[in-house]
Amino acid sequence: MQMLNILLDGALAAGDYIGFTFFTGYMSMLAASIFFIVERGTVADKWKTSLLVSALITFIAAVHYFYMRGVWLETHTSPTQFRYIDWTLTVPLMCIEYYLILRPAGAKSGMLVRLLLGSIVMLVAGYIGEAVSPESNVLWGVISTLGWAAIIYEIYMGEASKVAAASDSQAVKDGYNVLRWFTFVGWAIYPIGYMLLPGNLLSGLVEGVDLTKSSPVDLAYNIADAVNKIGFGLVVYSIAKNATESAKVKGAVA
Ligand SMILES: *C/C=C(C)/C=C/C=C(C)/C=C/C1=C(C)CCCC1(C)C
Repeated sequence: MQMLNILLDGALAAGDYIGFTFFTGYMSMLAASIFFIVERGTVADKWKTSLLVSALITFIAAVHYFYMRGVWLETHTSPTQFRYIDWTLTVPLMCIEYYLILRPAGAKSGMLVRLLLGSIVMLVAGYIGEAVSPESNVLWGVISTLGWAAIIYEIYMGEASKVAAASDSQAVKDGYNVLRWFTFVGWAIYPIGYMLLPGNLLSGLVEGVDLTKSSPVDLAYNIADAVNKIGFGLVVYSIAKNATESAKVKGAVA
């Protein structure tokens, strides 16, 4: 009954800014999913799977945001379990997105496996640091960062970067550069948020914050998710659109 009341009335108090970001996160993820699904009809066949994956990423996030919003409103604690279930599904889908985009240029499945392994290390260690052994969250944060570093190595210096550079599609080359920028700069918001956890490196910055009412970590994660799921999907969309257009132009000339 309590849950039903919250679902129907939306017990969002004025001044609950973290709650606001859970709501806007939910709605914007849902809207983005509809956008990607509808726009899927406007790109060439070979790009349709990529747009579907973009839609799946934001849709999975929307469903989790729906639950996370409920946990936050009821308990004002971090919905860490839902958060990591969401990431465990959506981060591998982003790795698949890289693979789909680079496959026509010759990407091998080994590249996908390396990205997935980096993601697993990053997320498992992060979860342990937040939920299992919070007293050693610095150590687990370092281990998690090694997983992220492996991903960055692959897309900036590893095989993925070489395959992208050799692609004959300008749309893929340009888009790939923006995608990896998201994975490097956009994803950096997550470890910064994590470092605000009690006992971690940046916790001093949020010393005065009442953690029974607010959560700087969730604020960082919610902003990061909006940037990295919707923004990343929009870049995939623009690659698909540009590649579809240039194929049409070439077709008209030939
Ligand atoms: C859609 C969800 C995404 C793109 C989630 C990305 C999550 C990360 C890049 C998390 C990284 C972390 C570290 C690099 C160290 C500290 C622990 C984490 C898990 C917050």
